[in-house]
Amino acid sequence: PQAQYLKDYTAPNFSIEHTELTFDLQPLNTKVTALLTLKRTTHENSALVLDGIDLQLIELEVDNTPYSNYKVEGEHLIINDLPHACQLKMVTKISPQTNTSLEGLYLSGGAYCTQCEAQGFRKITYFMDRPDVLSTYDVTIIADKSFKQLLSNGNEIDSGETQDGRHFAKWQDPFKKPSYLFALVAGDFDVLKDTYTTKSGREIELALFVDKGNLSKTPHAINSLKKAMQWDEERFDLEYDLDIYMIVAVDFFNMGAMENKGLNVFNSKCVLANQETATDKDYHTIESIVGHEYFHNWTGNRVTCRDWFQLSLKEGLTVFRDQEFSSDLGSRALNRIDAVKVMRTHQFSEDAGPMAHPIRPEKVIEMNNFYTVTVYDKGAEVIRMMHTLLGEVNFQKGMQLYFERHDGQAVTCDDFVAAMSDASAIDLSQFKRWYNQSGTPRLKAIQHYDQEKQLFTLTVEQSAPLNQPDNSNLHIPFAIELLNEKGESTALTYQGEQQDHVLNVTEQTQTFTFDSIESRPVAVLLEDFSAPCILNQQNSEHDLLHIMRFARSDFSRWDAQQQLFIKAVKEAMDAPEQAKLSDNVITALRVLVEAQSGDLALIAELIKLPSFDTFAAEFEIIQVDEIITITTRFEQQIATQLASEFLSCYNSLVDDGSINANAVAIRALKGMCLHYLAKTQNDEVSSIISNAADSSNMTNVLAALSAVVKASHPLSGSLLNHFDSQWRHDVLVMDKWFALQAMHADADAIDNIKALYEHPSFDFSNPNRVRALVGSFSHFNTSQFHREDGKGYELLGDLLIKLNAINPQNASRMLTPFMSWKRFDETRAKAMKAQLQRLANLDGLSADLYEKVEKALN
Ligand code: BAL
Ligand code: ZN
Repeated sequence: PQAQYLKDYTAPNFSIEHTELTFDLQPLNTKVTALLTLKRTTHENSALVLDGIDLQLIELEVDNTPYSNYKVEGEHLIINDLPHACQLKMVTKISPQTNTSLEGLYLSGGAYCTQCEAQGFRKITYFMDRPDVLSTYDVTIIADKSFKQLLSNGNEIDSGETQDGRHFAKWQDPFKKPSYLFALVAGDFDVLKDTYTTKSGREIELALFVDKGNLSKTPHAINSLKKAMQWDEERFDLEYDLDIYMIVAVDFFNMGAMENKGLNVFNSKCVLANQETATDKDYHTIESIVGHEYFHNWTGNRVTCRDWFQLSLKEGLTVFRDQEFSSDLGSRALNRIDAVKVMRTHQFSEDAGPMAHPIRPEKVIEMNNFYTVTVYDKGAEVIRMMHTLLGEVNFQKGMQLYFERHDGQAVTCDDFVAAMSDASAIDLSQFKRWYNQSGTPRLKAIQHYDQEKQLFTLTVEQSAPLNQPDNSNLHIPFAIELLNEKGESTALTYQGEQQDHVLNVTEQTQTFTFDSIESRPVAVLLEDFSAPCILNQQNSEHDLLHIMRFARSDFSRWDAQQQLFIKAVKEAMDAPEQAKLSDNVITALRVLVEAQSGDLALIAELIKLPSFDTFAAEFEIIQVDEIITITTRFEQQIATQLASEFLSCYNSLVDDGSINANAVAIRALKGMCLHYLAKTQNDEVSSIISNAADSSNMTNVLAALSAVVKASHPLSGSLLNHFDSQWRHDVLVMDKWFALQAMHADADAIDNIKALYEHPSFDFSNPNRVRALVGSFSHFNTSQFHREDGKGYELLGDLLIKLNAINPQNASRMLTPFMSWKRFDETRAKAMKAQLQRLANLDGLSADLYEKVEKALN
């Protein structure tokens, strides 16, 4: 496979002014007729080079005349000597039914569906399949009448019967778009219809298409859509543009969802929810993804990317927008906690491994490999830092200017930063280095307090990640709060002047001084995770407990709790078998459980131990056994010492079963109580667990099941069996069951998973099933996946070989745990490497896997 480089970008030599597509849908033999209105954009007589994969070319005409001056070379159709302007007609054949890659046009679960981002359109017809070629589209779909709905982008302008007893629909999208935003769906769905009136008074038709029988699971998604439409008007002054907005939910989908213009296609798990089948977390995810795809209509569709290296232009910005949407509608602190968990575990680990790349990568072999936590989540952090530096008002001015300048264009990240900088008159030239650097910057903070002069100084040192160009100091917004002994926030002043709580760190070492500080302050640093950096701070237990109690930012309270546990784990490393939390920590947790005041969902987070990955991130060589031993002992200690508090907390909180924020928070805290209670086995607890598992609310059911599985509680076998018999008819619910099964830490976990491959609900060609079972195993069943005998790795290696042939994109995502093999001890590293080598030697290794395997091994 060939690498592409950002530096090699050249503008297209043709434009495609208009595209007419006709699909004659047949499972193994779909005929695609493409009529392209072409214009040269340069004076040279250069060839037109079109992209195409797995296409059978039947006919080619130029201006209604057969044309033979072309050749097919690998994945390109090269057409010579075309006039300055012409109409190119191509007829190709494709086979949707045998297309298991879920890219291009495929037939799965009884429906035809497309996925074109990033480069799937070339599996449909020959085209300039690049985001800077924007075209209007007319699309005609012809299919058997059993496919009741025939959908594409834009507005439906015609429909009817064909002479041979089939039917057709014709769609027209008035907005120019790149091919990756094209969509087609044909199937027999139930439809939920609704309307939304925009703030300028236009009525938009909303339609949500789902598999038959699923209408009761649609209200949450459609309500989320309406909330997103209103929020984008209020916060960003952006209104929807077409007359209809459609969402289709399908079972077979590689991603969460796709923002095709006017016709979003969603993975059904990101749409379908009711209280019986979906957890509160699912509800939250659905709201956020429905929002995300909707927000793309402006940030992505109206203004798109010039090339795929600029992916973060639309993804980082749209993730930032969906995070703000969730935070404005729900708890800002909890949303921030969730986002930072993703950064500190997945993104920092990607940044420290062989796939490390800047948010704007410079070299790509397979674009599908760059839909990463770096491009998305670190990309969103970069936008968030700009928001911090500019403030909301200037940021919104920047957005307006960005749309004024670039509506209808395909642009670069530089264009976005230029709009932000020009609109605010704030110099972002140093800040722009965030787009070029990979790796996580490290910060060191040195505090000094002079009691006599009442001066507090804070020295911040930044060090660039390895292998970065010289002179690469970043512009880092470093937010702080100083707490006095009573826990009050101290005013930040120097020589009579108020100082901003966001410090501009731009040099390698910088000292900030504050005066009139009456006693040694406790400093809350990198408040709200104001920059995606690793901060080295050696806080005492006392200071961390103080921050946990008093910081004005709930996020920073949680952050101190994380540091507290990390510190405890590190201190226990020499004698893991004796690991014990201090009385002060236990007391702090007791106070939280007993108080039950404030945000209960936050309390649930504050009493939860950080994940294995959070601890792992602290070590150069991950001490698997020690971390598991220590954290297991800590959890057991908390469970035992606070057993009566958990019990009375659980019993005193009343869940009214609704989905309002308070009820969600109550369920979250009760769920954490159950998590600990399951570790203290007695009859009362067993009866509580059985009742919860019997609830009609999936959040409660799953809390009970997850608690018993993680505690290896005797009830787990019978509860899981019951769940299986109750939910076998609903594959999405069964995914929760597969994930629970994968979490069993027993020695027979591997055999159990292999046996589940035969379960009637399991299907290797469905990415949701594979992720639920094997993804959960490799990410969350730490002790069994990282078995020293390598059997956990072998299980994943076997799966990857199988998936390589079925769905390379899914295979490549599932490979991620192997990417950090060098961070494990010799035995484990060797065993993981052996699996990578197995893949490297595989005949027919896909480009997706090749790129990652090659990087991991070199
Ligand atoms: N554009 C791919 C799916 C998403 O990020 O919305
Ligand atoms: Zn997106």
